[in-house]
This record gives sequence, structure tokens and C-alpha cells, in this order.
Amino acid sequence: MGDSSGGPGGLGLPDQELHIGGVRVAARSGVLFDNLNPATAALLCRVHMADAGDVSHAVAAAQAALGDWRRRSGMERGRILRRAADILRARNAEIARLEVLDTGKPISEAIAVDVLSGADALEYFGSIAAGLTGEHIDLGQSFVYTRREALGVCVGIGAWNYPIQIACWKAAPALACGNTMVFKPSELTPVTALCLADALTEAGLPPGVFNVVQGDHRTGQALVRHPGVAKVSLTGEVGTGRTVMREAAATLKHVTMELGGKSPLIVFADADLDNAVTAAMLANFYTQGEVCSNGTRVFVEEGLRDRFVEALVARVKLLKVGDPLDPATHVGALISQGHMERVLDFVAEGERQGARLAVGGARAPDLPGWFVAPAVFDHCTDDMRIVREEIFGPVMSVLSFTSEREVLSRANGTEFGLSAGVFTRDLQRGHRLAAELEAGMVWLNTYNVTPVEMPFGGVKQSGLGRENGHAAIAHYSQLKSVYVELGDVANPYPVPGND
Ligand code: TXE
Repeated sequence: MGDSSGGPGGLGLPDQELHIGGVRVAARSGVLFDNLNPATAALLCRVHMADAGDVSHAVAAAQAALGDWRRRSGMERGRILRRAADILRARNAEIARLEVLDTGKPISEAIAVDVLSGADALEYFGSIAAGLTGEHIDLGQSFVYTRREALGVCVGIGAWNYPIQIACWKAAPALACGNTMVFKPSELTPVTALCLADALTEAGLPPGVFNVVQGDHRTGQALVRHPGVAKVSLTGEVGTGRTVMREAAATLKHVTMELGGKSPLIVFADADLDNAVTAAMLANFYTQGEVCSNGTRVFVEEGLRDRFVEALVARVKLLKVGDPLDPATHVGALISQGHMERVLDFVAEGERQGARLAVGGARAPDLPGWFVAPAVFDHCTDDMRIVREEIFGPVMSVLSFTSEREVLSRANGTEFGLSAGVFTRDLQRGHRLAAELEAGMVWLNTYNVTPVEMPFGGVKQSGLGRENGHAAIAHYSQLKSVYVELGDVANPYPVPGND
């Protein structure tokens, strides 16, 4: 596992290698890159950079494991996935702490959500694996049956905000369907995908069924281009999604795209004010705002807006920004210095364009890492960059509206379509809007609750396909039709003696 490259405060970790064929291996490239702790800006660990040769090694291991794995019964595959879920749950505290060191998110979040939501996916798909069936179609003198079969070697490419959750959300359905996988975590958060690999190995997963390669977009590109890969599932920015789809087209790969968003959260005057404010805070400041499905455009009906903003600002001022390992911390560090500066640029742009910064928005001065105080902009207009572009940080834009028709049009007026939220006590209005909002997910009187039973994904430029729920099975399997003739072949041609 290499030497322990400790950073200040002894929070350093050993070098992070690749996981191929069931064991840790050093990158053949011999290249290592630094991975920093966002809360301290100190070196957390060094990471092996996989090159095209390492990628081919990983894909070959996945190909070698495929025949046996896809021929196992769903019961056998599911049993191993469920065992891995139990192992992750038993290690929740240990892995959650690693996730905090790698991402900068508060321990209070990581211990409640990240590992456990990954374990839920392993348990859920481990539970339905045995029930993945085809169908029998009776044709009288013949019949057809269908076989739901694996795609082959699948590639998962992760983003840096929910590393182990994303790894599990891709690996669980893939493996349940009989595929094998090569997973590349984001270069900014390489650590916990290897914890998943260890849990799967301990649960009895055969070598080569789940592999981890480390690296940046070049490693990702080599995976997407590899002819032995049948499918790519990406979690990342829209621009990255377009690039990956273009590259995958060269070898007609299946793709699932879980991309960015700029989702609306609509609050009507009849809403429960406390719940709506809580939801707006969760939808903008959880994980420091680094959540794709966040409701970052908060539309408040005119009659409620002043009271809403007043209540919101008072509660935002109570948020503790600081050491993510402190259980009392609500807002942790942004993932990198570059990302922090990008978020601060958006705050400056919002003020330049005339929005009113009601609270927050500055770098936390007395902390070594990359911390920004949660920001609320009021008096925003739809044309502002902070309202149109994904910031992926703790910056909320509050807008006002006067009618349902108006707010629906404005909420849909974006290239994105990941999610949406509606707060109202009017049952019919809530469901009417759910039907009309252009989003893959709509929450009524809550926000960002994503049980594994719920299909997750976007429409328009926010993505293709779905993760979680039974819907994910369609994206990790394919149907074969088998026609069985019970009589003779219908013969239109002459035969000797019959002419
Ligand atoms: O994305 P990037 P990040 C989105 C979120 C935000 C983004 C942040 O909305 O837009 O992800 O994550 C690899 N070929 N979601 O900054 O830069 C890269 O190495 C192959 C949506 O990480 O796009 C990394 O592993 N791979 C999501 C991964 O792609 C390439 C929830 C993502 O990198 C590549 C969470 C290339 N050409 C975040 N270029 C959802 N909708 O569920 C980069 N990569």
C-alpha cells in the first residue's frame, strides 16, 4: 500500500493504488499525483495515475471474470452484494471519516448518508438480482421467451461530491445484472472507491468483477475509448457528458449520463414557512452546495417573499462553517482551491449584476482550507449568471413570482432538467406542477430525498438514463429473444415428387 505520506496533523493516508483482478496493483505508468485534504489544504495522500496500459490491464481482468460471473444465478450474485452491504455498514464510521478527509464534507453528513446510501444500493440490487427474468410469449404452434442478459464490461466514472455513493450506485446494478466493472473515481476523491473494492472482495466477489483505476480525464478517456467496454456510466458536468457520449459513439457503447443541474425550488404563499426554509437550506448548503440535484433557483411567491428571506437569513447565520471532522459543523470545505475561487467569482458576479447579497458569500478567513460562508442572494432576475449557471457551491438565488403559470414557465426556462421542488398545501396544484415541470425528479413539500427505490436522473441536458429503482436494470442489461418452433418449418419452395 506504499508509505504513509502523512500531512500536517498526521491525517495523511498511504499511497492509493489501483485495484485490478482482486488485488492492489501499482500503476504501470509509475506516475503518482497529489490528493489534498480540502479542509486543511495539506497533502492527504499520493495516488497512482493509471495510463492506457493500466486501463487495458483492468479491462482485460474484467473480461476474464465476465464468463463465470454472468453465468452465476441472480441468487448467487445478489448474496455477495448483500454481504458487501453489511460490511460497508459495519465500517460506516471508518469509511465516513475517510470520505470527510477526501471531500471536505461534514462528518455529520458523511456518517448519515454517504456510506449508508451506497450500502442501500448494494442491498437493493442484491435483493432483486434473483428476480431479473424475461418473459414467455405463447404463439400457439410456437413460443418465444426472452433472456435478460448482461451487457459485458461496464465502466463507471465518478464525480467528487459523493465518491463511495456514486461508486455503489453504478456497481450495484451493473454487478446484479451479471456485468463486470472498471470504476474510475474522480481524481479529486480517489480514496473510498477502494473501500468498496475491499468490501466486495471480502464478501466473496470473484477477482476481476469489480476493478478500480485511478486518474484524471485522460484515464477516463482511455476507458471510454476501449473497444472491450460495452457501457459507460458517467457522473459529472454536462460538458463532460457531451464529450464522453461523443467518444463512446465511436464503438456504439451504451451510456448513462448523470449530469449537472440548476433546479427550481418553488415556494407558494400557502406553504409551511419553516419547512420551506429548511428545504431551501438543504437544497443549497448540504455538502457545501456541491450536490447536482440542488434547488438553487428558489422561487418564492411575492406575498411570502419578505418573510421567507427574513426567516432564511436568520437561520443561515446560525450555520457553523468549519472543521468537517467536528460533529457540530454544518458547512465544510469546497473540494479544491480552484473550485472555491470559481464560487467566489460567481458571488462577485452576482453583486455586479445587481442581486442583493443578504448573507454570506465570503471566504472564511480563519480557516486553512477552502471554505465559503453560505450565501443568499435576493432580488435576483432570470438573466443573471448566478441564476442561469450551475455554481456547485453554497450560493442560493432567491427570485419572486406572482402566478403559477409564470413560475412554471420560468422554472422550465433552462437547458437543464435534473430536479425540481414545490412547496404548497394545494394538492392539485402540487401534482399539476409535478406533471408540467421539465425535470427527472420532482419533490413535493420536501427536497433531495433520494431513497434507492426511487429512479434518479435528469432530462434535457441533465442526463440520460436512470440510476436506482428498478429502472436502472434496463440500463445494465439487454434482452435476447428466443423463438421456439413446435411444428415444421413453413415451406414455400417445391420439393421433389410434390411438383
Ligand atoms: O465533474 P467532471 P466533477 C455533476 C455536478 C457538477 C459535476 C462536478 O453537477 O457539474 O458533476 O463533478 C472524468 N472522458 N454531478 O467536477 O469534471 C473526471 O476525471 C472521460 C452530477 O468531478 O465532469 C471525473 O472522474 N472521463 C451528478 C468525472 O469525469 C472524463 C451528481 C467527472 O468530472 C473526461 C454529482 C473525459 N473527457 C455531480 N473529462 C448527478 N446528476 O447525479 C472528465 N472526466
